[in-house]
Amino acid sequence: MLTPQTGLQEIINNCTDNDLKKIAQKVKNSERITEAECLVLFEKGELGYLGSLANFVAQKLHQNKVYFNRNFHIEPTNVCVFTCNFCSYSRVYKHRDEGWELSIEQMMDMVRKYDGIPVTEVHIVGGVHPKMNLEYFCELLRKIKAHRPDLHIKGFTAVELDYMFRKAKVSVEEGMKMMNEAGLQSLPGGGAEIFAAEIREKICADKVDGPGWLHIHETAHKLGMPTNATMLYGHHENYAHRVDHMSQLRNLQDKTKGFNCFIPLKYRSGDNDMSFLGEVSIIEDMRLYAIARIFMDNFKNLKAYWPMLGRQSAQLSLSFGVNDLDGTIDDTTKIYSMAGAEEQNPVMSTEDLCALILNCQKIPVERDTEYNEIKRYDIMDEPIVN
Ligand code: V47
Ligand code: SF4
Repeated sequence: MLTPQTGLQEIINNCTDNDLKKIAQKVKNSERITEAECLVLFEKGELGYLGSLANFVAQKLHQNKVYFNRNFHIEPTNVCVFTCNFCSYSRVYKHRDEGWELSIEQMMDMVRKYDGIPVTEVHIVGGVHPKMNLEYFCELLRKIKAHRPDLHIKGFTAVELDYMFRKAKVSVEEGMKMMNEAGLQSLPGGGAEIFAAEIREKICADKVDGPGWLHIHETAHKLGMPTNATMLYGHHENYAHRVDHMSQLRNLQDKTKGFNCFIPLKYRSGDNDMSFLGEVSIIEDMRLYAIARIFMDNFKNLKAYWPMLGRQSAQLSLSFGVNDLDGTIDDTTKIYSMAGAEEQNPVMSTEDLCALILNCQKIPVERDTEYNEIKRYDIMDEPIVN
């Protein structure tokens, strides 16, 4: 069998394009590639070439392991003060009767539904409701922690936090400390979209800007809270915008080492104000995953979010640098099903997720939020408790 090492040497030997040959050599030597080289990969890298390089990197970091966690989602509301043009999920305040607004008790009922079930994380993300404020969410966090202290709470995008903190007239640092003391342990990666101002202007003009998003994540890192990072791709942005976005994340990671993972999010075109753009092809998806794996050398984990991407593309991504498939999500997330993702009802049991990974000749490993390994599922020799 061709190992990733010999496969890469073959590519170096046979590559007729000098730029691509030089990049492959750098990857083999574990040297960082530059922004200009990353752009070359977007412009000239063919799928097989990119897959070989990305596989080499992923194998070195994780061998054949693919991580997942057992989590569930709470989406407190889809009422939102912002008007991102790609969003199929939100409702403006005056049409809030078409959406949902969960009370603290309703959210606690969702938490209690998992009593006795070995989930390790709750993921809380929603719209930005003008009446759900810092105090409201601190109370929710305290109640969750009082009920289930061992459940890791990952919640609130920088967009939600920015609004909450400004409304409460506290600094990012003060607000983050309050949330942390109430029980918030890490942040999801949403709201990053594309940092470049000219693209944000077209897709999400009214919410926190790129520097604001990065500042919130840097503050969380300084307080010892890890975070995730996302990039929404496949709309108005060009390759240079993607490189710039990933480069800004890579720079912050050099500084803080606080990011757990990078999650490219494919723009889904169902039922929103940018539907006319359509969607990029699966080839572009796989090329992007591979390039992210090659360029983001200080991000240990690259996640494909299967409810958004669909199960088959998520499986394919495991051969293009991805080493994490997020979680055994319950049917509580609507962000993607409302945007036309294949997964109308994104539920996958641990057994399903392991089978999906094993079918790709990879090893399923359950992890916690911070990527500590909980259990390997090499061979499905015992029934899995969900
Ligand atoms: O910021 C919204 C994206 C994000 C669409 O950290 C869309 O583990 C594609 O934060 N097409 C929120 N994407 C989701 C989020 C998240 C998701 C999964 C894992 C993690 C994590 C975080 O959803 C938004 C936006 O980029 N989004 N609408 C759409 N039509
Ligand atoms: Fe609101 Fe988030 Fe939708 Fe933007 S993406 S409109 S911030 S719910």
